[in-house]
Amino acid sequence: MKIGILCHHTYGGSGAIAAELGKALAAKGHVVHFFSQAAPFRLNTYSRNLHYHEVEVIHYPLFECPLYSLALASKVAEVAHYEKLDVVHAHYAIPHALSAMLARQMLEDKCAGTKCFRLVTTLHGTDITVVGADRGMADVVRLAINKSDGVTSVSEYLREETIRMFNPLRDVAVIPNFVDTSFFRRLPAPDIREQLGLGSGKILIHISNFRPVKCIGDVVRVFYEVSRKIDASLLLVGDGPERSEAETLSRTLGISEKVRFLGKLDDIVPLLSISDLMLMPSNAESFGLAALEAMACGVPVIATMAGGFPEFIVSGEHGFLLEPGDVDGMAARAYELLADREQWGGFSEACVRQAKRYETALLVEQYEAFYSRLLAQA
Ligand code: GMT
Repeated sequence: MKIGILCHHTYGGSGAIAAELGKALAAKGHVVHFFSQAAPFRLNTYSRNLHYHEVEVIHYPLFECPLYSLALASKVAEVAHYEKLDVVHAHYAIPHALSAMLARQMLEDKCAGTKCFRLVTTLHGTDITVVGADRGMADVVRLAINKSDGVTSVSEYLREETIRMFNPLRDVAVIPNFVDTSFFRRLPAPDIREQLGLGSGKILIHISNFRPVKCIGDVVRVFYEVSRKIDASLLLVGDGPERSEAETLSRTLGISEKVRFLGKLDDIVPLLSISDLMLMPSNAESFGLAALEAMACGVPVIATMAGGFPEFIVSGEHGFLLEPGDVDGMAARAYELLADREQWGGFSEACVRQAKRYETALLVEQYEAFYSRLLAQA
């Protein structure tokens, strides 16, 4: 198949999944064309089957807002026509599905009345729960969903939210996030502790884009409670709007020496390999890819019962799930797990086993089958 993939290049799960999917499809012999504003952060490989099209936006004083969506539509139309793409797969409804829809309209004449390509949209989360919930954007998100030939969501929770909010014309198939467990695995990383000056205490980790839904303040508060009882450090990987508030909070709580802000990093396996626990206290999370990647590296997770977490994290087996905002409960469970090496070992092994159920190869097959079904339809 010839497949176009539209995705956000920025640090985040939807761009990661899109890049990993494209790489896996290319490795299986499909020809994959990526479209984004800059190279997606996980597209770090060479393959004869992978192509990347940077979308250039015209800058003209009249347009205060850059016309990215239109430039993207134009680029997709050009490449889809000349490369004869079978499928265009938009990751995140806005603006990608709309740009792809527009690209198809631009090609209508050239395709002599037939659909030039099948448009697949994968909903990742805030495209529905935040952008889609905005009154000014809801109708445009609905249009993007209804004009797609096939729609997938990354969890059952997100599927149900999409149906409740948009009552779409067609069903939404669930294809969960996935992880390459040959890459995400616990590796010996003897130098990292030394390099980061971490000492021998327990290591807690959080990885995200530091948006409000991630509740970074709760990450710091849970860590504060744990660090009062046990020697520990907190690694914060990523960056975003809530970072400086978290820094202020860790200073106020007197723990800034133990909290390391590491910024946006591509190579997280060594950090996960030395971590004992991941904290993900999000108040909304359609799936939570960072938690799955941590589990693949044998790191149990303290997360919330919000959204898609309960679909792959079994509380009491792979970590613990608590109500959003229950800082005391999360801190108590985190301490319990860190203090009991035997229990931690059982959880860590169970995490690795669970991650293997979400192996990249299995889920990429589901995407291929989804594309094939759409292509077989008249
Ligand atoms: O929606 C976002 O906040 C951004 C998006 C992203 O690009 O990282 O994250 C969403 O997609 C990921 C990949 O499918 C999911 O693992 C995340 O749970 C989801 N984020 C939220 O629902 C908050």
